[in-house]
Amino acid sequence: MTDTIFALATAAGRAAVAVVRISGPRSAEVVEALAAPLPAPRRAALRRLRSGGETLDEALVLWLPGPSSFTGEDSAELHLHGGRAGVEAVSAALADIGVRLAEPGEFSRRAFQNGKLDLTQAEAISDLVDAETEGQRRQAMGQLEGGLSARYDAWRTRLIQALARLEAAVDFPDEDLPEALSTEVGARIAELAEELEAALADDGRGERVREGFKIALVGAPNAGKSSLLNRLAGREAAIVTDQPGTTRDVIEVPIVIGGFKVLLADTAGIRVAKGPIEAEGVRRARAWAEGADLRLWVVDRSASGQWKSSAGVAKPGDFLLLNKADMRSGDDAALASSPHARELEVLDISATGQMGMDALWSGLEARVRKLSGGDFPAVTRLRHRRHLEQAVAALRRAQSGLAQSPELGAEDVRHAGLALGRIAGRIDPEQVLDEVFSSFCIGK
Ligand SMILES: Nc1nc2c(ncn2[C@@H]2O[C@H](COP(=O)(O)OP(=O)(O)OP(=O)(O)O)[C@@H](O)[C@H]2O)c(=O)[nH]1
Ligand SMILES: [Mg+2]
Repeated sequence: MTDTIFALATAAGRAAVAVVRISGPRSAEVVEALAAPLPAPRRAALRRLRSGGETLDEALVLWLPGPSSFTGEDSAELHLHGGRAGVEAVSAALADIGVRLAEPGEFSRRAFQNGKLDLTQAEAISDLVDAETEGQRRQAMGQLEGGLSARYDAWRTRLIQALARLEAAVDFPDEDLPEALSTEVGARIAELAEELEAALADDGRGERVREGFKIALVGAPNAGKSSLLNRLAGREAAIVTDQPGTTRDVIEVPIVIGGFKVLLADTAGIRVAKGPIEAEGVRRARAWAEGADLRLWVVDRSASGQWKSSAGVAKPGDFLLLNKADMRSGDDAALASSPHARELEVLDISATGQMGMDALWSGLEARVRKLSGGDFPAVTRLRHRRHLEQAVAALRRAQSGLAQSPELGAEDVRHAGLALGRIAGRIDPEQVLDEVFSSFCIGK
């Protein structure tokens, strides 16, 4: 038997309205105790909330009987005035009646347990609550509407069909099923494994939309990396001086490009370091740049030989920014036509002036949009990735098992199906659910 829970669903602090949510079998009793009479289902009613002979607040009260509520249980909402004291007083009154403060994610967990949502949709709700950018919002909405579950379920259905063919072969060994059975099922399994592998080989784009794409500013000392960081971030996040070797630490600044979250990092100028502090700075610069989705190589076009710092580290598709376009050209300006630059996107800019900044912004927007892959749904979490990898491994084992006997093949196809089912939470044990829902906020 479940108990009745409550939580503040809106952000804590001063606000015009605060919503307290209640869910569980005693919901009607709770509303009657505080705000009798019980309003008509799903109709807002203005009520005085009373406890111990005192009026606590005047609130809009909603009575949301199950099963057509968010959690699937009897639920209610109290829309209070948003002051802290009012919320405190109502919470205390609810605790006196004997309802319990909800754990993080407990409302969503009940919705999941009552079949209102699958696990990927519950995760989508958590992502929607956390969404800061248009890209995050769109991805989470697609997932909430079942886009991701539909994709995983379609794979699972095909697995179950392959399994049925194999089980028929196991159950009726004498009936001489077509010779071609193992070839046919084998081909289906191979096709599925390839599709799952393709979904996994997407450079983690779904995770990156959620967590942010990483873009590194790299290049020789004094090239203007910190100036450009400040320019793109719209604030003085990093120290700029005319002394080479100013920046030592990696400075990460979250920004939004083309509706997507990006973590932009300024790094130490790459050169043969003078001393251990700078050496560590250069090491970190290289490591961050190596792991980034995109590198912006900043070169002082009035200098010479600076671009050498990018040789061997720049990857095809990186940006080569010839900075200080307002100054007289040195030999680095000739770089744009050199073989080294051929695979890079070359732009003339001035980090402290106007030149090239619009072109840089639109170049970055186009790139981030391309990295996002555009066509949602993607694999959005490490948890999904882990289960997909298990499914692929099981399918690959099934392929070789099938060569020996249908039983061996069937066993591994079954494992693959279980792994896929876990993504939508079809078969998960309690502790997995604990882990998933504990990252949610209270009141969700
Ligand atoms: N004229 C001109 N000066 C610039 C431009 N961009 C940067 N500078 C100047 O170049 C100098 C170095 O700029 P920073 O942004 O500190 O260079 P950095 O690449 O971060 O240098 P380190 O941190 O030492 O690696 C400063 O004096 C800037 O004002 C530009 O587009 N035009
Ligand atoms: Mg700097």
